Amino acid sequence: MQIDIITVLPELLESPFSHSILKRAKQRELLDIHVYNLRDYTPYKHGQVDDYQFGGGAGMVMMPEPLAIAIEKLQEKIKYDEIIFLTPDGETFNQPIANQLSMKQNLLLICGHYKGIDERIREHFITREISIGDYVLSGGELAAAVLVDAVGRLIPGVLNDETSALSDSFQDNLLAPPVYTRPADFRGWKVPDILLGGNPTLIDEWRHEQSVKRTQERRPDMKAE
Ligand code: 6GU
Repeated sequence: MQIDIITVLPELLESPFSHSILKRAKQRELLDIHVYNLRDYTPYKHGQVDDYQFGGGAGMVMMPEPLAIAIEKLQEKIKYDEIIFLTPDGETFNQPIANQLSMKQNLLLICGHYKGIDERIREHFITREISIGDYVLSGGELAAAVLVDAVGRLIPGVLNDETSALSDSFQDNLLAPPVYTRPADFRGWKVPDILLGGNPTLIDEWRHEQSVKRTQERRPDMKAE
């Protein structure tokens, strides 16, 4: 999968994809991420990419030309399956959306700043608008990093048995069960006997029960069966 990102703050996106699972995905050539600086595409002086909003009001708006030029330049090389604008008024990101996006070949992510981007870009270029939750970030970069992490780890071949996504919270509409490692007795706090008993059927049953209990307690909105 190729993920291209257009941003005014490329520095913010240097580190998040260089560690752990996403680093491995890149090394295995399952994921290729390119970050583009919007200022490199502006026709205006001094790298200007934003301006006052028509009609007045506080806050700058990202101008249409730099974005259109950048998007069209990238489209000369690649046909994108989705051009995604990260914005607090988008649909709320969740595991089903991550699963969907992990099956695409090429994604283009647009990070917004200031009061947002000119509406005409949203109308004519953007195919999907995504928010990562009901709170406001200073820009779309951290949201893009969240999306790339959640999607990248689901690309077939990125995770192995040990890091499998199948047992993740949300993957089956349930939260994950509690987990334990050595020592079996830590300060007198014991690991549940069933996990030490070696009966896979009983262990699976116990984990499922715990998942259902945890989901009902913490996330009644998820309606665990
Ligand atoms: Cl995608 N962008 C910004 N600026 N704030 C957010 C967000 C995105 N998602 C939640 N809050």
